[in-house]
Amino acid sequence: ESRAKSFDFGAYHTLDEIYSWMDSLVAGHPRLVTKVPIGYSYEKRPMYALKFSTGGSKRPAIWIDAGIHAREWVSPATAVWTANKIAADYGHDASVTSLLDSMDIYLLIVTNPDGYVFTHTNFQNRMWRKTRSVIPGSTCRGVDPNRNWDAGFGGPGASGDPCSESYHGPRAESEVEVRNVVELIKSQGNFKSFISIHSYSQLLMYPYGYKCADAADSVELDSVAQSAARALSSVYGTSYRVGSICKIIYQASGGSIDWSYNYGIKYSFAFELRDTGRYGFLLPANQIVPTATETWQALKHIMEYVRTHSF
Ligand code: PAY
Ligand code: ZN
Repeated sequence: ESRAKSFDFGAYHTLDEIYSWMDSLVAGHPRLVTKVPIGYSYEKRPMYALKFSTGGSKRPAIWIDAGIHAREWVSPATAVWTANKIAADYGHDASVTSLLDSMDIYLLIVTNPDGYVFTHTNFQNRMWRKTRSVIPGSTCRGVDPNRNWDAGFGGPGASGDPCSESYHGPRAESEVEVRNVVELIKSQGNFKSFISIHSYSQLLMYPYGYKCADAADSVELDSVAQSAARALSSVYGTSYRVGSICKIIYQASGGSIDWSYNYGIKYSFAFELRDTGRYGFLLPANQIVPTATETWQALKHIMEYVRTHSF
């Protein structure tokens, strides 16, 4: 309780601080929020998804992950703020309340804990992106965890060089962090939406990344994303571009939302949060709360749409 009160949402935090804060959130909302252990990272750090649920068993659910890339600090910071917002709004905000009366939300704040910790060790490591796994036969470490999913694995927009920032890894799901998420998604079995939060570039994207051909649902996904981006912009005027990963950023294979979409989770989206490059990954902390506040409008729009189209 005292920890929850003193936690600064407008600051970047270490993994330990985020994990203690998660405990205080659960303690403050024991009937709504639980911590679901989903496994351990390569360096044996525990990974926890926050589960927001008002009951039932394996209800239709929304997945949100943040921090898959270590240096994208505003992503886990936004996820922390979002977790707090969901808990605070349940029972007060009509949209969150009706969502959680029929669906669950799973939120993984730090998908790449080893990388995140590494970026906090010293300033030379601040721009680390990948996992920290040791690659046999290479002096370079780490796999790009957003090239490691089993969707177009090893195709264009991923590298086979272990020293590359976009190294896809020795095989699909070689990274335990990716495997942990895949196993949770498969065992829960009822996800209707999968949302990955990155930074930076101000984009709201949908599949595909591994190919530029349209996804079967691209017209619907585009209209949901356009409306979500308008909701986001309505807060501070921040402008987002919307489109498929391949068409609006670059071809990238082995990405998470291509995997979730091909797995059957239609409402698969990826955010690239602020900014457009002035500060890039080093977004000043005073932009965390504004970023989270505007992003929340987009997330709520997507979640409401999913709720009204999933039953
Ligand atoms: O978000 O899945 C996505 C699209 C592809 C991202 C990727 O994995 O390469 C885009 C980059 C990211 O967030 O990792 C964009 C940033 C600015 C980068 O590192 O280039
Ligand atoms: Zn990223």
